[in-house]
Amino acid sequence: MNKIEHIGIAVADLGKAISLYEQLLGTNCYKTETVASESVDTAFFKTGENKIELLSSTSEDSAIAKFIAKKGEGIHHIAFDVDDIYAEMDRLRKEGFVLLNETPKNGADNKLICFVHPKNTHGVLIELCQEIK
Ligand code: CMX
Repeated sequence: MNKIEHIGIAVADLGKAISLYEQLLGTNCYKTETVASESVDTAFFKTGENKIELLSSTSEDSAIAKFIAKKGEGIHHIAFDVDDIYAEMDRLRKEGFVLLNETPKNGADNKLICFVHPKNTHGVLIELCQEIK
């Protein structure tokens, strides 16, 4: 894995959270995107080399809605940039990690993504992401 690509934060109200993070970071949100397959609306910020993704739910049974209902708003996942997501998924499978999808799926911000179950990673949901070139 190369570097942390972004940190995902689950929020209840995306509009309010965008305003607050714009004030906090002193920079504007550079992109908003709906990912229908994940039932989320997302908003991205850059701070230097780092990225923050705010996520709000578009349906009551989405991963983000369940997360907020159970744990409240807060850090939802840490995403790592990888060069070859297929190779990295194979490597993690062989290491015994439980992947939450069999094959990479399309995520926000032009990425192929795959999640690793938080039960295997000390309670942290990990995302692999590879830029679609
Ligand atoms: N971080 C840490 N723990 C989490 C978690 C998260 N983000 N989401 C759920 N959990 C915990 C639950 O609290 C639960 O813990 P306990 O067993 O101690 O109660 C455990 O994981 C299993 O939860 P579950 O109720 O069995 O399963 P869920 O239906 O809540 O699903 C998960 C959990 C991670 C499998 C599911 O959220 C998933 O598949 N996530 C991947 C997809 C995703 O998160 N999409 C949204 C983001 C999309 C994007 O970034 O674009």
